[in-house]
Amino acid sequence: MKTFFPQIEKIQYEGPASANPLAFQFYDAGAKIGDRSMQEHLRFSIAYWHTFCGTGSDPFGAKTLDRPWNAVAGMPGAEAKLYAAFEFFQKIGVEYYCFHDADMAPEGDSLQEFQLNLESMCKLTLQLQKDTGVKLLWGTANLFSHPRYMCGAATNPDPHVFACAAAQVKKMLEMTHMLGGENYVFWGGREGYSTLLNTDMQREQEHFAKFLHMAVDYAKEIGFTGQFLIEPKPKEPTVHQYDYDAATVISFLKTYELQDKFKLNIEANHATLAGHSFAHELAVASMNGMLGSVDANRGDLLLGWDTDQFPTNFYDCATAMLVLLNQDGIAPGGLNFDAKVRRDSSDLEDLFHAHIGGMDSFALGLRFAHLVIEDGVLSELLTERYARYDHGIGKEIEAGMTDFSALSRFALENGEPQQRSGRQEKLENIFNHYLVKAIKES
Ligand code: XLS
Ligand code: NI
Ligand code: NI
Repeated sequence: MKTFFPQIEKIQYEGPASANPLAFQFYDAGAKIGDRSMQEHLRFSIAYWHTFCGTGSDPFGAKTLDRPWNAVAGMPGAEAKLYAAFEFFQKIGVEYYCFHDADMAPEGDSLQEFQLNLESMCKLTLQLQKDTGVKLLWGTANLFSHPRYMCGAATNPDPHVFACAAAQVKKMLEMTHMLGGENYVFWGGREGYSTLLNTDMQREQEHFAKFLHMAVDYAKEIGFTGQFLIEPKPKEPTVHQYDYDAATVISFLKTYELQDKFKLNIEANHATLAGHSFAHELAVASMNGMLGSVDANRGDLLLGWDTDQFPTNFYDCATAMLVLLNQDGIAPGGLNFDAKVRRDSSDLEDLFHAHIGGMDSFALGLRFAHLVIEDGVLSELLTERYARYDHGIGKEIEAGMTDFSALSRFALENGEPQQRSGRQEKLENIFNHYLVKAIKES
């Protein structure tokens, strides 16, 4: 069989002392961190769309990423791309990947043709999964690229478009099920609006909820038991995306009685677009018992749009891994690199450097979070900070055993509360201490 990356061997762990740029410094798949291997903790996944479909084109310029598997059009091209993908998965050493229907199969001239293409591509994919052991983390339908979706899919004012979206999700649920996908993702795409002058927001959101209920019903009908996920994003492509951030999505799910059926797929760059940190969004989802999976990338704070860059920031990965470990992991979700190389990173080798950097950054974050949790430093300080809620008036507040009159009496009788430092700088220094410790132990 033709190989697409003949000059690259399987990437190995060599440790931080190695100067080999095509080796891992921190990601040692089999290394035990607590009771799981790094691979079991991190559940890395590759985004088919960016890594194999990305062309480098942007609003100002043409394609720059000339991929050998894109040399032929139609189904032969789709097959070449699939073989390239599975070769890449094995050489970089990830267990999972994710894709949209339209990433894998040519859309052809009609929905019928698209579905036939998709079915035949997924049959081949199933074979490659069996041959290699690589698995599907999640499937999703692209409900935003085709011109019919210019005013949204499930929130489109035209029910005919709503039906097309339903047809696509129905087929993609079947395919995800056939491929043993562990999750199914809805990212809002064009579900949102740009002006209230032409939008009935309430009706659109109700339609969206109906759509999600139908997806849940259909999954049940075909026996798909994977986790449903919604991926929040505040803007792009519409001005007001309905799935703005974690808190907005959770409230939407609760309003429409979907909260038991869905969890969240949190993307780092979408968090920063919403004016939050990555860790904040993870923590909001997690404290609601709804953190299901992660799109691991980063933005560029100087640009302020969804640049989907590979994660390289140790600090951010460390704070993220603290949230994940504190909720006992991310399975059946994973860390999906929804990230693309820059348009001037035009060599095939750059795809490897990008993923190596992302995997290393999260591996170090994992080691860090494990050390911090094991040593209990942060949790001790946290326990102490809230300790006054464990007895006396604090305990009564938490138990709902007091009221404004009793509290007012307490306040008037007890004078001013004692000032207590939040110790932010000390904590930041402890954080850095553990980051260095994690590097040393790698
Ligand atoms: C776009 C989203 C998209 C989803 C999958 O901004 O991140 O890539 O992850 O549709
Ligand atoms: Ni994403
Ligand atoms: Ni993004």
